[in-house]
Amino acid sequence: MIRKFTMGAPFPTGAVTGTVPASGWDRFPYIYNTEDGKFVFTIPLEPDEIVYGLGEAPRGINKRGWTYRSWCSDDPFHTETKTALYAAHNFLLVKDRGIFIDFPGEIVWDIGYTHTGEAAVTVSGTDLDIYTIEGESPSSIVKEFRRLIGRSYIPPFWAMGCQQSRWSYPDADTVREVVRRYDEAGIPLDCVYLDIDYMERFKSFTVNRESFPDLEGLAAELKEKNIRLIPIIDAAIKKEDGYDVYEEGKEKGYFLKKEDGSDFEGGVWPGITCFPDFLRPEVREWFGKKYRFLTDMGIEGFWNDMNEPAIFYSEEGVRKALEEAAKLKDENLDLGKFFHLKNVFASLSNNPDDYAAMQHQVSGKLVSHAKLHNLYGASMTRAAGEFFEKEFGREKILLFSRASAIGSHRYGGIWFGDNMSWWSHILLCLKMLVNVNICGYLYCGADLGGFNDNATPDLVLRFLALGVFTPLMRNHSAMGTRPQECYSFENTEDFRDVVQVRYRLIPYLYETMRNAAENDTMMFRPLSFDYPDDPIARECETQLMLGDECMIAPVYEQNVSGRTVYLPEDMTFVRLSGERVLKEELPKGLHYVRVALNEVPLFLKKGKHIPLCRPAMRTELLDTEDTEYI
Ligand code: MIG
Repeated sequence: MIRKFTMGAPFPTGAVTGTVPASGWDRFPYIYNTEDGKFVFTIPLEPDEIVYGLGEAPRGINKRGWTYRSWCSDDPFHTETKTALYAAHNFLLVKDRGIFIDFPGEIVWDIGYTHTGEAAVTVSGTDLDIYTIEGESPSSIVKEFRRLIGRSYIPPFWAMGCQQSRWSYPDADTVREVVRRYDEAGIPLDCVYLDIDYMERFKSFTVNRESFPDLEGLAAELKEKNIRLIPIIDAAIKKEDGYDVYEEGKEKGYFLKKEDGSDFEGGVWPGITCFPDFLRPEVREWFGKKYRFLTDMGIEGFWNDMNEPAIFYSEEGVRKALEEAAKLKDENLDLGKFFHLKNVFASLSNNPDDYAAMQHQVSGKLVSHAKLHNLYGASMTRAAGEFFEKEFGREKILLFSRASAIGSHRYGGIWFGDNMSWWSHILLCLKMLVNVNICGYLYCGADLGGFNDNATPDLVLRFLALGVFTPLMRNHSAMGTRPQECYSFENTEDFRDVVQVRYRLIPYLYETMRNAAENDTMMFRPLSFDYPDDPIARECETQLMLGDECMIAPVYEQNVSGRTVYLPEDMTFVRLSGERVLKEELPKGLHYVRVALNEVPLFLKKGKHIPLCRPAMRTELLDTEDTEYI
């Protein structure tokens, strides 16, 4: 049962594809008010109530006991103290009801933080649509919600392969070397990524012809080997005379403005840049077509970055900061002044004043970006996704994005941004899988091995053993960190064993993801969805149900030879490693299971079987018909 409540004149976000007639506010199930131009409502929480949702966000599967913020944020420190990551997924599931707030600006979700017994939601405006969905079970509510927002994006089959990335592989020979070393180590691989350095001075839709003199040739040469090259696209466009994308955008008035009507300029990788107004259909169409520059070269996949949008600084911000500094020039700095000054400079990036200054054009009127912020990255994904679908048809082009908002799940996947090579981030990824599935994102994953900081071989292996199950299985790391490609460590056979398991599972995983898209269901579920009356399963934050057959429980700590796992029913414990399959029947209850570094643990429900094919070096080389059931 879906109800829609409309207040004021909501901005058409495009999140919802279905139509629902509006209900009167007398039927709204919560107490609400609209003071100070905000819409605030409270949801009573029973003591043992679990709250799901909010998609890509910090902390647990159960969102209770913290405050979250819908505000797409470029923040590479995914610690427990954070309130927001790169996405704004405004769906909450409490008790027998789902609540979706279709609103493009900031929302604060105090989920039992201020008052344990209540969730207080503050929407930063009063023009909004709220949908409430009542149902018998969490799964049925999610299904109805997903039907409302439309079918999830599915990538081409080869995007299920193992993918290798690094910021950056600087030139064509390094890319060839990555493929060669994977092949030599016998580790399967399908994609190699190009980070910002393939571009000419970080300009989207250009190629640095010194380091990649023949990108089309390289793409073709790799395609011969069934390897795809996946370049990054950054949202902001360098301000530079003679750069066609900039000149066209400027001439057509397609960039975000300032209140005085001039183009807003901000500093990002290329230096001073302008920001396409992706919220306008004509700008999306224009920008989408720009990808042709690369698809014409044989490129079949992209990752969209910096689209929160991330802004390192604006000249206005720097000017103000320098003024602050000048004021203190001849003064003795006391501690207060010192920290003030430090803060002035530290807060230059992604500054609210800049977001407020940027103006979108909505039906000929200027509207501050601050009010529409959360649609920016999602609209960039939509620009690309709509073009790909029109030009190549569905499921032909791989596309995923850093920033997102519900609605963009129809056009592309997401990755979870700049995590760390930290053990705790294995679990952070696991927890997010559930909540992003609820919000429509199926093709997703974290930077395996961790993006920032130095990785160790055991961390990368344990991370991969979770990544074996995530639709996007990509190893990616930051500049300056220890190399973490699967061939970088002494024990390459262990890496081969783990990655081969992925290839054996691909037919099953692709099918499971596709079913989830077609039936509006979740690929990964919390145990509580399947075993609502089991008190231990209900609270489990370190294991997930996968499809209708499996449970997964990765090892997530260093220097341990296994982990404790809870079986909500009798299951078969399966250890997969290369072509080896070891099985053990385990009764319902708590167990300590041992898992070697080269093994992938999996639990099969009673009477359920899944197909495994023979491993191959590429997805194209898999014989998906030749499967054995375990
Ligand atoms: O400011 O392109 O999340 O995956 O390697 C950093 C360089 C910009 C952030 C992305 C990361 C990518 C990096 N980018």
